[in-house]
Amino acid sequence: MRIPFSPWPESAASEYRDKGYWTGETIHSLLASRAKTTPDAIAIVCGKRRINYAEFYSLVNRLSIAFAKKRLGPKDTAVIHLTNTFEFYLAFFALLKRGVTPVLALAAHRYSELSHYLSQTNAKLLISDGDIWGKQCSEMMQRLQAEHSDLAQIVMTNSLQDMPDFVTDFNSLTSEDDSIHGDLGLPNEVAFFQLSGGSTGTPKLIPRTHDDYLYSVRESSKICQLNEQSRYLCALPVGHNFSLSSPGALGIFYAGGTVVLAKDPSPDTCFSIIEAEKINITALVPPVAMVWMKSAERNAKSLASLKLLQVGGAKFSQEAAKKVEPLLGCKLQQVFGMAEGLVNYTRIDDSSEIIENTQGRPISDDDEILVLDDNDEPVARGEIGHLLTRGPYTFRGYFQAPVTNSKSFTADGFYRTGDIVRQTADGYLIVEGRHKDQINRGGEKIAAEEIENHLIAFDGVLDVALVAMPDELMGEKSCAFLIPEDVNIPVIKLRQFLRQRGLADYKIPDRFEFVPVFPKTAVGKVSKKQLRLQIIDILKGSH
Ligand code: J2J
Repeated sequence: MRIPFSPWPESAASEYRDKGYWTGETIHSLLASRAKTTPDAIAIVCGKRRINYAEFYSLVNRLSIAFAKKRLGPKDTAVIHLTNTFEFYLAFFALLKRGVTPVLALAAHRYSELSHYLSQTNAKLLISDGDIWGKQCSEMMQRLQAEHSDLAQIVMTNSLQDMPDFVTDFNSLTSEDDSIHGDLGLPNEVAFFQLSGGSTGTPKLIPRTHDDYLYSVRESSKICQLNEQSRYLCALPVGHNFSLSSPGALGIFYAGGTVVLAKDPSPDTCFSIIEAEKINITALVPPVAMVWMKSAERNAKSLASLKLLQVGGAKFSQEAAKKVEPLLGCKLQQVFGMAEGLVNYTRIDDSSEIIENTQGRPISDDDEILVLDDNDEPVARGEIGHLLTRGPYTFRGYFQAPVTNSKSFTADGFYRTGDIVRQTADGYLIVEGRHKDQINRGGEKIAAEEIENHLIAFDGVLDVALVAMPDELMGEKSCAFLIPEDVNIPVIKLRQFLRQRGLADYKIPDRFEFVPVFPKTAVGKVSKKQLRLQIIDILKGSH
């Protein structure tokens, strides 16, 4: 094993192979075959840049050779930290081809998150974007490099002047000769690390193999009926599991379509791209879908080409779901997925009843679904319970996290998703809530414990509990309840403190409440349920 991971038991693995789910191909092989079959078709549009499949593959090869020259290879890891630009896909495929395992950080991540990923994986390379860091760039790169002894190289897009000498400009790496085509990826090994939304103190990494991920990509591409005419707008973060694989950019590349990148998902940015590029499919999180519906009343014409809008990442209300077709003039597909594996889709030909009221059904006949009560006993069909799953593309363990793994899996390998669901008679899932200690801020996941650990380090904070509070647009926002030592602490100081610790912006609590004590459960734990009710009351009172 190049990168240690929890493999599927051999009986399951051979079944998945026998059934043709795991084909023994690598993720990057889909690009190699497209470069042969449709070399001239446009694969990526990024601003003014249009890259066809032949050029795409050639750039990937060049970059992979540049990585080889930097002495990167199997067993090595790298962190990709890029915005929605074509370089993300080049870096991703080139590392895979070289057998190097990337961690797909989000562009919103900062020092705190990157430090975790770098130290958890002993990464030798960081690929980042100078525009993310602005003036701080050089200082931040020096700091990250000084603190991580394995981090020998940093590659930058949009790099500014005066970078330290271990920083290389991305563009200089794609000018290699591409005549050598070494391929070091192995189908049954870890291809890359996806990020967990998490509920623990430190962000957890999800090892995904070529075999398992490629299966989910191929099937997703079929479920969404993608073909060479598919034109996908990637407006969510490029590395997120939804926009990468459900069916996302990889599904589009598999089908030979075109991925068009948007730098952000706002109607201002996206509507003109949809019109100019004749986009026919895109994916959004619920709050953005709501904003699009508001804007569409004035801009209906620019969306004429759009056929399918996928919405997922957080619960999309039934009322909002009903409005998609009338307001945006396209079909809705609900997607309920997770970076750990299991992805559910409503199918394109499903009745509007199913599309509006459910979050879809699993990709595979071999996705095993359990809905259990608090004692791990199955509930009756249609009743609410904890969702557990196991299957051909659901992982078997977080990277180097034995304690979390012992809690997150049953003895027979079912993953406890932390979601509360109901399953309909015909196998569709309806998300009813969440058991895990996480805030879902309009699709962006915040692990309560991670933020609590940061806040407890503030001088004068005795205890802290982070909970979700309802928000009309975002669905949920985060509220930090604090017990101060004596006097209330200025909120601006708390926010500043979290920023200084290098936390991604979306994780900074939207609201702070100071209380003398926390409500407790019968067993004496902090009752987050009571705190959630408390903040609902406060919000009602302030209206
Ligand atoms: C309610 N909750 C949802 C939905 C995800 C496709 C789509 C989304 C993700 C994703 C993904 C939800 N309704 N429609 O990886 O491939 C919540 C659940 C779930 C968690 C996973 C994909 N869709 N959720 O959102 O790893 O709580 O993946 O367990 O970021 O988001 O989050 P994440």
